[in-house]
Amino acid sequence: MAIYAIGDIQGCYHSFLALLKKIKFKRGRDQLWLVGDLINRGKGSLQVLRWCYKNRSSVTAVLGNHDLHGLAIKYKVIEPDDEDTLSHLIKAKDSDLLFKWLRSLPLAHYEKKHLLVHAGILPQWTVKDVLKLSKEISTQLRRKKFEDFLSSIYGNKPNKWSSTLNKNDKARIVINAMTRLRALSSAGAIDFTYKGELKNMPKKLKAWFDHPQRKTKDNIIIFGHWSALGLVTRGDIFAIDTGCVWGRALTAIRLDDKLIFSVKTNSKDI
Ligand SMILES: [Mn+2]
Repeated sequence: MAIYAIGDIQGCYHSFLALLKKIKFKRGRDQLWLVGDLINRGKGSLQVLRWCYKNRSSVTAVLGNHDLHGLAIKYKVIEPDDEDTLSHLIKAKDSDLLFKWLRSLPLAHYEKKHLLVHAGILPQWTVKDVLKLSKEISTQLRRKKFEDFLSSIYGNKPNKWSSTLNKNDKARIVINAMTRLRALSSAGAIDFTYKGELKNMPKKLKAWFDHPQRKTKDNIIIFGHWSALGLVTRGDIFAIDTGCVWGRALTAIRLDDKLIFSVKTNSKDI
């Protein structure tokens, strides 16, 4: 049995299948950890979600910003953007079932010292905090009437953590951090604008994982979302969004030995 963490698939179904072939994935033996952004921008969101649902006993996945965006479109909380490629999925006969499964996913998963999250973790949070916050959001998302909650998560404020935030503000910053975070300002505020490479980042910003007081330092955090970062493998973090939907590659890491597997984007996906 092996666990493989896989980067942002974003509807790149053929690339995903090629990667499964490369790692010699076997249902019942292997487990997949997906960093989120399963859907959108690529052409095969429906096929990716169908595969994940069918193989859900082998899949541990966390929610990404595109997954939440898809949910918001599906349940008419927002209108689709021009770049969205979700109409096929939303119109499918099994769409309700697939989105119900997507809605049941947490923001974070922790097992064997490995923390799986789509984008990042704020420095003030311990693993215990992360799991508690993730659970609070899941409780809201799994409610029968969750549309109001979904519409309340939009916005970039507050951008700084405090333990005294009201319920809506707290949910918003938790979701923004775990699904959109890349850089923090020197004052510890989330920067929502910088998406480029680490080497070109303005001096006043710091990648969230390089914050000197980060309380999750002694764990291994696996995340995606920041495609311009490329593959980063170090003792405490594994950044595995290698930009499949941007025509680059889809990457997996085997947790036991940290071996990397990668396939080039299949041109049919984008
Ligand atoms: Mn993302």
